[in-house]
Amino acid sequence: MHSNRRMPFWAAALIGLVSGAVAVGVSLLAAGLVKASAFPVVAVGNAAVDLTPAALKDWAIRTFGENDKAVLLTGILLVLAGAAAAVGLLAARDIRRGLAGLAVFGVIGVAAVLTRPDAGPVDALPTLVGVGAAAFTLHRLTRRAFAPAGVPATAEFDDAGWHTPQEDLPAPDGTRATSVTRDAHATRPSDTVPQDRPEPAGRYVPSTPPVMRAGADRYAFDRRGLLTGVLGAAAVAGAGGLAGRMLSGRAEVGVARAGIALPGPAKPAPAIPAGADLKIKGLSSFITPNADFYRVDTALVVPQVDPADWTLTIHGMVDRPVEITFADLMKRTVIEADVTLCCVSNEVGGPYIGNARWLGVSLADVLRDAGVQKGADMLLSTSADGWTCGTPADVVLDGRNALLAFAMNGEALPVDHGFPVRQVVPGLYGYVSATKWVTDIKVTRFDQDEAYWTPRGWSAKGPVKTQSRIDLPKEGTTIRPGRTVIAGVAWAQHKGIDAVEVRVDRGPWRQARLAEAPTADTWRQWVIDDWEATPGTHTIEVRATDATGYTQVIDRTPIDPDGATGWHTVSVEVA
Ligand SMILES: Nc1nc2c(c(=O)[nH]1)N[C@H]1C(S)=C(S)[C@@H](COP(=O)(O)O)O[C@H]1N2
Ligand SMILES: [Mo]
Repeated sequence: MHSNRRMPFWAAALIGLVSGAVAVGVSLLAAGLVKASAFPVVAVGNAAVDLTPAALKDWAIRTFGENDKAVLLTGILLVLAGAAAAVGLLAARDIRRGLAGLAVFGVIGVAAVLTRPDAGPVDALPTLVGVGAAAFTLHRLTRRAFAPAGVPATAEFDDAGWHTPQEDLPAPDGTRATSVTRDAHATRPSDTVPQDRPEPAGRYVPSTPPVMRAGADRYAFDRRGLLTGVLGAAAVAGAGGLAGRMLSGRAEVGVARAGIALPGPAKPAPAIPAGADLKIKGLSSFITPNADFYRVDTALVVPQVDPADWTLTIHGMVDRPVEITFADLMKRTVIEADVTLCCVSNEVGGPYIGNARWLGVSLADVLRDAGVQKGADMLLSTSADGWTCGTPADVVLDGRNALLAFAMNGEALPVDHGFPVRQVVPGLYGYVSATKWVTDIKVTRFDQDEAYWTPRGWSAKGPVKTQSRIDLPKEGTTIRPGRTVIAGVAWAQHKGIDAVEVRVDRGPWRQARLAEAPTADTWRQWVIDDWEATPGTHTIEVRATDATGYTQVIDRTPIDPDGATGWHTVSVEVA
């Protein structure tokens, strides 16, 4: 008899993998029904993001840019796949060990979902259901992978090279399997069959996995049985996952977003001067289209917030705590403003900056309705997914266009950019001002509260540093000799840019021509269009001066703790 007590490596790993897939699919479905944020894979990812040392996170943002989340999710899924395969291998040796391995996953998943902001006990459900389904799958498939050696209906033996030479091992009833020929599996050797066992009709599934038994050599690895089982489980995992995604609110929020009728602004933005956009190919356009707008946040999966359910609570050091709905917000005086948003993590010359036309209401007015008390100096805002942001209250209240924004470039906020409502404050880096999916503002003090990035090594306050960037020519490119356009953008939000200077090969500084800007809250394009490029390698440097008279310094400081400094420098080959 040619059977095996051991399952082939690939089969055990496959069983583990498909059981893991069932866990993911079923928990996604359960999360879709219960609460989208209770999907354990994402909760574990979010916990990992929060627990990652700041230095590693900064490195990830620098290295992977906006793909950092995709990289992390892929990493988590790979780790999960590896661990699931390991669970399969454990289960093949002893089902109890496999189940114990799954239980470890369950504990990690439950811990992750329950420690997420505003988690309730019900959040544990998707993990538990998913792990339960995985345990069932693991158990069934491990069993299914074996057929009794005498029932060859689906058993295959010789082509995989997995079987070991027959050993004479005692069967549970004390009999021994002895000297069976290679063909003998076609008929069950009666001396190895417990007499009380019923004759199976067709494929026979023993009640406990034969792998656990001393007499397991009476069972044969059943490849076809296993593979059909695996296909079934994979179908369950796929269907569960698909249904879960549909249920998790993506579709509903998309419909809600599409259905929003944007009010006209009571206070329109100043007209954008015709000369604000020099319309030079390769130069950042004055308004950044939503699709090209940079995205930075800690959300592994973007929060899906239905405006019908959205409320903003303002509390803390206020005379009258208030809670406003989306409808309340739309009834207020609507302000339109062009504001350039940028990230503290933007390296000199980096891409994490964009300029948009926002529609929203005055954050200062909403705060005044609540009555900000004396001594309060911080607005601690929280997003639907628990991220926090500390904004200096005096900046928001000083009359600038600090907004609770609900539209961006003529459409409702894209979900990635904070739908239904986010903060926008000209002059502050995003991490201290631009809370997306904002749901809560606590009026407090910097000496009493800390926002997300502060204990992670970033400055509690983050005014934007005056900066400039060369968009043309591009770093490292080879250009033709002759008249060449040098162009870029410069920004010092809420101060304004007064001058931009450019020098080539450390020569004299030359004044760039500045494009117009409607207000001091946006970036400004600049251009030098008469550089005569001569063959060789050339270095181009830029520096801006803002309306306070401050000129960018050459000293390069890193992005942390409060934003990079230094001149953007580009090297090009002229040939
Ligand atoms: N909820 C939430 N809001 C957030 C963040 C975040 O991680 N979560 N990141 C902030 C940072 S660091 C920046 S630079 C801006 C980026 O906004 P954008 O993605 O719309 O460009 O959002 C801010 N708002
Ligand atoms: Mo940022």
